Amino acid sequence: MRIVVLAGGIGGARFLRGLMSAAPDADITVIGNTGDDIHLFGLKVCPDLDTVMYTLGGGIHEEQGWGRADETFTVKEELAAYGVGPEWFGLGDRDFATHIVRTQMIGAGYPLSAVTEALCARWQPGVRLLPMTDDRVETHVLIDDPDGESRKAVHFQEYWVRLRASVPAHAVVPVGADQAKPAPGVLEAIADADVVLFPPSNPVVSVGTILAVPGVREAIADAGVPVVGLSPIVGDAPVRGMADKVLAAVGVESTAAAVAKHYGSGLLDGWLVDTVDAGAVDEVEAAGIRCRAIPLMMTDLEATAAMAAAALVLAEEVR
Ligand code: GDP
Ligand code: FO1
Ligand code: CA
Repeated sequence: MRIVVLAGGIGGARFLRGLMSAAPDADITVIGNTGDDIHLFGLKVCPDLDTVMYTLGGGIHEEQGWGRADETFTVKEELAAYGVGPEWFGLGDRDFATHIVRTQMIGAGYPLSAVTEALCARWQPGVRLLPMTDDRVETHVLIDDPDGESRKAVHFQEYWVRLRASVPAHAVVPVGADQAKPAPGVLEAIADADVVLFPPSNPVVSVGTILAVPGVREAIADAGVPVVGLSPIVGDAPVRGMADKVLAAVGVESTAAAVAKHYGSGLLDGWLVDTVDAGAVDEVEAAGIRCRAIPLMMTDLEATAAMAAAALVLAEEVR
């Protein structure tokens, strides 16, 4: 079975572990969000691609969910001693090597998709990991300018990591997405898929950004295969992160039903909500999306594999 998964960082990566356990023989292509990418110290950092690669490759900092295990921060400290920041973004020494290799290869003319393949040759994630695009896309968030009446756009990482999403987001803009082309293999993987899954990833800044690349949404709709998602909202709140803040920016309530309706029945055939949100099933089904309530907390591999298995069962029900 060929499965395509549209993934952000932590939620996407942890779900993929469960999926690989539930469907060990499946051929899995991951289309990764690159809207979180940021250039720091002259280096290109791709947090969501790296989170997937390190998680599936066994190099992730398990508790944190991003960055490398056994990390040290000597380079960051030395840069700070020169007064070179930003100090608010924690790039570790081991992680730096990834960004150096990536930036060097891009400088030599390789597209991000080829660089990602080269990095994965080391990590062997067991899936085909494709960036959504080889073109530069950077998600920016519109916030109130603290110095006056006006508003200003900040990079998504500044909104999340520096400001901890503590101020309202008025708009979320995937800068460059409208001009971006899907990376080589993306549209082909979707067209050849037997099922498309949306893991419990951020519906705005992860899955939403991937869908904003022209051609991706259309390819999924045209593939004519089951599209099944899992809610990242449990009990009317994100399990972690700032999904509530960025959902508010696009006028969507932080409920499992509202997120399903935001994707819409034109895109989504099936939706899994947590058992605490079982009351949302009728509302989702009334919107033309088949819905089931099951435990959706990725507490361990067994629980996560059960979620992935349920998504595949729902896909067969709607096929
Ligand atoms: P990020 O790029 O690291 O923010 O990761 P993703 O975009 O892939 O996923 C973030 C989303 O995953 C957040 O909205 C969380 O609410 C959701 N999430 C994280 N852990 C869980 C979990 O155990 N269960 C569910 N249902 N959602 C989760
Ligand atoms: N998240 C943080 O909350 N603080 C950090 O200092 C931080 C550094 C960082 C470095 C490399 C990397 O790949 C990811 C990193 N993240 C950090 C996570 C990153 O901000 C993710 O994009 C967010 O968790 C949301 O997607
Ligand atoms: Ca992300």
